[in-house]
Amino acid sequence: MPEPAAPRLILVLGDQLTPDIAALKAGDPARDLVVMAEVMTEATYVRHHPKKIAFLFAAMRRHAEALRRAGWRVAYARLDDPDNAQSIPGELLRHAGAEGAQTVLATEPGEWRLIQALQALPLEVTILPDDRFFCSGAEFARWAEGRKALRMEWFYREMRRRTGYLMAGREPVGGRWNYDSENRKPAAPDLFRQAPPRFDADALTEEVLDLVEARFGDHFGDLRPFTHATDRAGALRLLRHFIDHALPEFGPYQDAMLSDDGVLNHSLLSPYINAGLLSAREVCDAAQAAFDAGRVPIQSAEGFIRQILGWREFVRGVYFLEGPDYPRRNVLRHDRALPPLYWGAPTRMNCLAHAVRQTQQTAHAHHIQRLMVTGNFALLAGVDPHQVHEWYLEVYDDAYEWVEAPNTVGMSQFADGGVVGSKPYVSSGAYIDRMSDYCGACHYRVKDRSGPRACPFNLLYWAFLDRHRDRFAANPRMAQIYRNWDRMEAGHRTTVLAEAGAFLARLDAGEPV
Ligand code: FAD
Ligand code: DLZ
Ligand code: SF4
Repeated sequence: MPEPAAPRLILVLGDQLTPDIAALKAGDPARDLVVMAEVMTEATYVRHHPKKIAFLFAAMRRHAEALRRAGWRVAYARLDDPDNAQSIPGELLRHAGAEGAQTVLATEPGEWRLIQALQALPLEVTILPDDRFFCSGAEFARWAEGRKALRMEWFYREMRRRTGYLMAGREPVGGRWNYDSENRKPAAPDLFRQAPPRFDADALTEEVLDLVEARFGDHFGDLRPFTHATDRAGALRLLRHFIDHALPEFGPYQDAMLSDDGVLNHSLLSPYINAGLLSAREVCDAAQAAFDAGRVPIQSAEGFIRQILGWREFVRGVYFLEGPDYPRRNVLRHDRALPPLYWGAPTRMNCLAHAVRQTQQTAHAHHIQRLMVTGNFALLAGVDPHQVHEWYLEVYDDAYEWVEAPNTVGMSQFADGGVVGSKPYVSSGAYIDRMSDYCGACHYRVKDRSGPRACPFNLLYWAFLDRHRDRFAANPRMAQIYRNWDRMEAGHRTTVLAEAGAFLARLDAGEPV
């Protein structure tokens, strides 16, 4: 009889919760041991929102059970287990010792720090590409090679051709690649939208909530009410609800913001896709099927598929192409500390108060709140982009560095010098006023361009452009803005810059602004 082959360890991380993950597909249930662990290092390398920790721990526990039912041997460490080594490498070493295992099969983690930690293990570690994505790292690198600039739009067209989504042969369905110009409608407050399903906590989730409350209750964010789905069945219900009720008008309202509705026509699917409870492919397939059945117009189907097939794949490609130093980039040399208002300190700026409160309560804000409210303000105020990056990584339930860093450091803070976007996403208060109902209830007056009640975005916008003139004035997409600034009366320009400086001084002094 030949000796049975030594067991291998199969690592399944908290954001790899699908039986279709590469390491499981390469493994053998008769031989290998699946290792899953709730560990302090992952829960605290930034102080994640308690809802995010609870969501992942509950979903991990259910996934471990599902793998056992499917015939796998699973070593699952709960956070409070006395033997828990409290780190992913530590747990692998512990089980390697106990099992006499020398080999680890892992699916590529979504953060450089964990890839490096696995590579440093004194074990034979095979890191397999994460094939949940439409585009592999190698394919993205090939696409990027030799290009002067990486632009999402060109990448996206390539992906449409390659996958066939919304294509008629080699041409886009409807004759256009992008319907953005028909979107961007402000939301009407009286528009009826059916709220997405909310999920009651069962005994397993309640146990996790008690644990998270006890161990991470001091992290920023409200743990309860907790209404996240924590298994695939729940995530599929959310997908179905979105396709039936919200997708038809997703396109027109994707940039809108409303005080009483933090969801609008958005899907809320990002935590589930990123953690593995839904696949990007099945989500795009569902949108395509609804379009084919005539239930969704092209501008909504295209707008939605672009977010996943275009942006999501593009930022992943950028993260791995640019390397581990990416989150540290700071080409604009911004160094202001992140203001306390990001942690809920009082502010009279209604848009920011709203976005932060919603984030605290739900661990979610939609794209335009992230980009044009919290992100826009941090950029205009010159906040250190690494602190901004850590904030986004902490507070959102869908945040992992591969997706968060290019969105924050790149798209939102322009700290990568234009790898993700060709110009900074900055705006005065006028944009926020057009797309939301925030300004009417604000202490500041959005129409005031200077003076004691002038909207701070109006002051900081021009001060930012003036401060970074050398970098941006030559950008053809920004030349007109600089011409507008130069045409303003010199006295007005001086006043705006002085008032912007005074506002930032109050911010730095910790005065409520
Ligand atoms: P929808 O509006 O319904 O969009 C559908 C799906 O498209 C999302 O579920 C998501 O999977 C994908 N998507 C949309 N936009 C992007 C994008 N720019 N990049 C990648 N995927 C996208 N998204 C994350 O998943 N994790 C993050 O940590 C994250 N951090 C962000 C930080 C900043 C500063 C900004 C501006 C954006 C960030 N995003 C992040 C992108 C986007 O805001 C969220 O994906 C979106 O708000 C999630 O809500 P939703 O599922 O309702 O999205
Ligand atoms: C985000 C997170 C948290 C809070 N906790 C765990 C954990 O205890 N165990 C685990 O395996 N994964 C966790 N995760 C997800 C990881 O941080 C994630 O896999 C890496 O950041 C790579 O994307
Ligand atoms: Fe925000 Fe300015 Fe509008 Fe107030 S007036 S809500 S600060 S954009």
